[in-house]
Amino acid sequence: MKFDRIVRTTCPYCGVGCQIELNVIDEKIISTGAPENSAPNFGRLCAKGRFGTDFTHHHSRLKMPLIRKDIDKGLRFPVGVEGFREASWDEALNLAADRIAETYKKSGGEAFGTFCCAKATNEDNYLFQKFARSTLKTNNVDHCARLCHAASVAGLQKALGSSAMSNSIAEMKDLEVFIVTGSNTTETHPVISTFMREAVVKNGAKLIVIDPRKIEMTNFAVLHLQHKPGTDVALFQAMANVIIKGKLYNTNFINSRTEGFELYSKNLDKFTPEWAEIITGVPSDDIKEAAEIYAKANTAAVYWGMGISQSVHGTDNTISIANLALLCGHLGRSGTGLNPLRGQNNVQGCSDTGGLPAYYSGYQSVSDNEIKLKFEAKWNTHLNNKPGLTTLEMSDAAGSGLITDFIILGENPLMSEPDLNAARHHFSKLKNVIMIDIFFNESAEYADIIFPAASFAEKDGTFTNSDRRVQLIRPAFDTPGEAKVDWKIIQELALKVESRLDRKESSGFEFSSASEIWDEMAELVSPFGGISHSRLEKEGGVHWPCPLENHSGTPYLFSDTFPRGKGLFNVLELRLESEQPTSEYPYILSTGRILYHWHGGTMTRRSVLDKIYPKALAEINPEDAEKDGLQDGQTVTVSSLRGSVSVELKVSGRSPKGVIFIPIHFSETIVNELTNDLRDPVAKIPDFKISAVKIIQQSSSLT
Ligand SMILES: Nc1nc2c(c(=O)[nH]1)N[C@H]1C(S)=C(S)[C@@H](COP(=O)(O)OP(=O)(O)OC[C@H]3O[C@@H](n4cnc5c(=O)[nH]c(N)nc54)[C@H](O)[C@@H]3O)O[C@H]1N2
Ligand SMILES: Nc1nc2c(c(=O)[nH]1)N[C@H]1C(S)=C(S)[C@@H](COP(=O)(O)OP(=O)(O)OC[C@H]3O[C@@H](n4cnc5c(=O)[nH]c(N)nc54)[C@H](O)[C@@H]3O)O[C@H]1N2
Ligand code: SF4
Ligand SMILES: [Mo]
Repeated sequence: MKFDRIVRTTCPYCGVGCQIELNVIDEKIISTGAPENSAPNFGRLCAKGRFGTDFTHHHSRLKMPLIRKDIDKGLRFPVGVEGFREASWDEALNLAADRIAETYKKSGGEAFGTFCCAKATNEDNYLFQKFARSTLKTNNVDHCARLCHAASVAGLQKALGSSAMSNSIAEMKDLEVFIVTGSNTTETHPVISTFMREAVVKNGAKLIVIDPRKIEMTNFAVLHLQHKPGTDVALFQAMANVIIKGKLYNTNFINSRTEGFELYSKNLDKFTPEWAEIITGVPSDDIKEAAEIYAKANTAAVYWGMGISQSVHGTDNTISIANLALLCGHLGRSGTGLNPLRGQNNVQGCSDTGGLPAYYSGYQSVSDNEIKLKFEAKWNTHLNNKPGLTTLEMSDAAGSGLITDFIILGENPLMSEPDLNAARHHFSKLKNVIMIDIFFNESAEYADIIFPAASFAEKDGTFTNSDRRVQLIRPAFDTPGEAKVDWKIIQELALKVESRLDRKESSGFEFSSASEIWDEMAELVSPFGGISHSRLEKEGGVHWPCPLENHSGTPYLFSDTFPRGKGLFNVLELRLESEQPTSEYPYILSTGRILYHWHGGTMTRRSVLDKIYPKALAEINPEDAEKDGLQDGQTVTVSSLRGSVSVELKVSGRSPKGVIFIPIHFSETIVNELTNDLRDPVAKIPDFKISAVKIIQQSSSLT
């Protein structure tokens, strides 16, 4: 077929960061391909990259700014898109700027809560956090990473002083031994899963899967440790116990590169595999075998996802894995490492660029005076050194009236936060809600002003994938209607707010391209210093840290040292603090993903993918179905202490006994009506994988 254009860019869905070619006819993507010779995917794409980019020309794309019709009544309840009227850019921007300036003058910067966007570019996010910090003087900046790898970040920071994935995707096909835990890799990082499977099938690599569900990766595993949800610390500590008792640890590595071993190893005595069997349900012999396979390998890597992070024990879970890697010296070499698989296409970049409450771009602390001075000099303004609130803390502060204004760049908190009835109540108290998105999503129901943004296929800039590879995106066609590129919307809003606040200093928002924005950031963040758009254009992606133009980038970290110096062993105790099933709510609800859909479905449910998988299916174990008289295909009500949803059952051996798994993607079955808001004390991440629920037969399905 002859295309009008073939545009090489980066997939907008997951953190693998596949290089993709958009085949364009009549200003629409009609198919996609993938270049054979480019990392990270070398010609491979999953269903979303192949078939899921058609959302870009869906008729419901936002094309004009929208203003809530009853904006002056001061009421906030959900209204559909009919509750809004189209407005010119001038009117909408002026109104938004008036309202923001009014709040600032009355209540100061702390009255704002701002959300960055892990789907938008590094340049969009850099400018957005600059707007929050420099114009609004608040560090209340966060994004969906808080609901995602926050606990991996907290745990790895404690152990190593760095939180990014340590090793590269390119190493995966040559793995020797690897553990996949709390990651349903075939559905959530599909192209990575093909490299992992290749390692097993072609090289005889040994895979150990540690997951309560019998996910597809178990078909390739030598061992599947099917533990009870929420018992990871017991399991990993018991593996460490086996390694210490059998003297299978790496003495050289421990002596030269770590600290805290004595205390840590003493505390492990009680964590025997026999004890762990009682807590986790995993046979002690399997725990021993897993420990031996991992410890005896020359190189071994661990990959993990939300099963580890989204937990009240998420930070401890991560630390228990980091302890194992330090014990065996499986760090700092190819084929080893501690690898949290990052979720969104640019969640790595959204954190790197400063979409976090305690850090400027490049993880530079907002409370460090020298760093503050550096940013003040570059941005020509005064900054606030008080770390801001996290996503869920901003929601709490909205509920209590401390925050009155939310400014949301491409997120959908009213699908993605836990206990949505509480979250909606918090939203309803806000004075101003301003959003920038490509679609009218569930959160938009509560907005006052919505700005229409360009999608990934209509702009340039960069995304940073899961292995820290910065890659270009390129425009394939114009934005629909009057939609604009995110950074231009932020720029125009910032300039208008600054002028209303009579800022004398130069505003620092005078950019004429995404590449100029990158350059400003690279001046402030030394690990980005050697990366520029023109270099990426010539070379393809570059892994940061890359401090100089002649530096080739860093595929794997920690070859000589850790950012905190020595790797730290941390003593852990077992906490079991999740919501426990009761006689009234006897099932554990586990929530997560399926291959064909993305989060709240804003994009994939507007794609041909929705025809393949049109509704939520809740997996339950055949024995549970039999016990409770439930059938495959039956529609049931699932209720927790917080809410109820209706869902069709799929009886499947994938779910362990006592667990019901419901995907997060469907607005007809909003699973976060059910989830609870218990949070990890350090990372503040919610316990998305464990809520107590009951399954109720609907009367119509009994007749
Ligand atoms: N198709 C698709 N792909 C995606 C996304 C999407 O929405 N759709 N989202 C992206 C994003 S942002 C992210 S963060 C990633 C997430 O990627 P994953 O982390 O792979 O996604 P989840 O479906 O949340 O699966 C987590 C796994 O944890 C297991 N689990 C549940 N409880 C526990 C436990 O207590 N311990 C352990 N060890 N495991 C447990 C589940 O059985 C499941 O296999 O996916 C990314 N990729
Ligand atoms: N129960 C439960 N809840 C969960 C999870 C779970 O496992 N279980 N997982 C959590 C995790 S890991 C994550 S990451 C969060 C995800 O939570 P969110 O980030 O809130 O979810 P998305 O649906 O990805 O929202 C992205 C929004 O960005 C918009 N968008 C896309 N491209 C662009 C663009 O270029 N510019 C702009 N401005 N907007 C754009 C989309 O239309 C959409 O509205 O959900 C969390 N919630
Ligand atoms: S694996 Fe991820 S980046 Fe690659 S095509 Fe699929 S969704 Fe896109
Ligand atoms: Mo995520």
